[in-house]
Amino acid sequence: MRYQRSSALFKEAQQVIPGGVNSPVRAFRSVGGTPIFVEKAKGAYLYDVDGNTYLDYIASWGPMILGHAYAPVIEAVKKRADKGTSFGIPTELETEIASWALKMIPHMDKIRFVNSGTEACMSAVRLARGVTQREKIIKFKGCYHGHSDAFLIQAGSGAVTFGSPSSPGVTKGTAKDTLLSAFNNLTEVEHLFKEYPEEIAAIIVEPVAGNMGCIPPVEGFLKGLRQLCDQYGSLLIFDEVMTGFRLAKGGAQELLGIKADIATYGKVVGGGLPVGAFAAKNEIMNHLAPEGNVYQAGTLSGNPLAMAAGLAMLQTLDAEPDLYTRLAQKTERLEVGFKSVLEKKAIPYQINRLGSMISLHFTDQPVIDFETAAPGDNAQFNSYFHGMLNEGIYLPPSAFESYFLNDALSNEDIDKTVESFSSVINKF
Ligand code: KE4
Repeated sequence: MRYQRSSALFKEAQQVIPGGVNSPVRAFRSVGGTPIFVEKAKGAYLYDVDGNTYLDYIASWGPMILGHAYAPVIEAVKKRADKGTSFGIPTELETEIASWALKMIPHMDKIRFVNSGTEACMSAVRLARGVTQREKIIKFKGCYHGHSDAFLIQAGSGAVTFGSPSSPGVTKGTAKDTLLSAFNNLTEVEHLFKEYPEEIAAIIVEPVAGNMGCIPPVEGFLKGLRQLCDQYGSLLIFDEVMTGFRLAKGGAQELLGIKADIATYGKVVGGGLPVGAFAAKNEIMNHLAPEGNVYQAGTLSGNPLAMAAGLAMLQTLDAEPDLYTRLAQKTERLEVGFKSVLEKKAIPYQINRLGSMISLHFTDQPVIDFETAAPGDNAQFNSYFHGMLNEGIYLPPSAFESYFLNDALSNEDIDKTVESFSSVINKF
């Protein structure tokens, strides 16, 4: 692999953009080395500016579930662009995608579109606080809900990757209202409710954690959160920015059979354009301005190009019932292949998988929360990452991320990935 042009572009970018990137995890800081710069992508493949080709396992951190430059999405955006790119005035298209999304999401009555997953989660928490008239929230160590102040307390993803799970700039006043529990630990959550029985507006949780690597909920965890919220009059917010429309049409709520009071979305719902959303029943959503007095707004919310891309994406996902089975089968094929290689080497590892979310931790203990994810051998992860990159396999550049498979990956692509994995691991 040659990286000359990427290196040159990265140097230029660092002169005008902090760290040379518009989102920290892209900078390869934790894995070391220089990030590649992408020229274009199609299907399961990325093409960098040095002419290298990669099989893509991040799918733009989730959105490209159908593969890159998926024709119906591209066509929808091209067609819509000729009508104008933004109006700040309602369009029928917004009603169309809202209705389509609500058809796919179980038991929600209304949805509001915003411009990112962060905005969706931030708005969902404000809504929960407005509805319950309470101030505190519970989040889980290592879970990531975007970069809003209330969430940057022991957050996952890029925050923990760069060793600042609790970011400077978040005030003590904000932090006091964010209570923390270990993921998959109902006892800790119960203690928080006993300590603040009438002060907790909501629990916000990734129903399948994807920002510590992939960590599925243990049996009874989500059901227990549901029961505690019902018992103490708090709202349960499922952050489905990663899992929504990825684990099933109805996301984790459908796959795991637990009802959230508010669900947030991002990534897939925008078809690769900047879209977030949050949904709930009428009795909650009608508190939102202009219907109610919980304020939330956005110049580009419901942007027609983004709505056109998202609608084309949702219509495809809704029409392809076996897509989710296919994706899960491909991900299982990858898991089985990786395990067949690792079993032959005395390397401690854990592979966590649910549906098309999967991750590999170099550790000998089961990874069920941040405390068990953190001690993973990151030096080993970094050589694994670069070994795979040199083999033309693009993985998340951090041990604290999930892989995201896309439907354009063929079984041959998966088998090639396993072969590359074998040659990398056998060099350890
Ligand atoms: P955005 O604001 O980045 O669209 O969404 C924030 C967010 C909220 N909730 C969950 C569960 C998320 O995973 C995310 C964002 N995911 C990261 C990847 N772990 C985005 C990648 C990045 O930060 O560049």
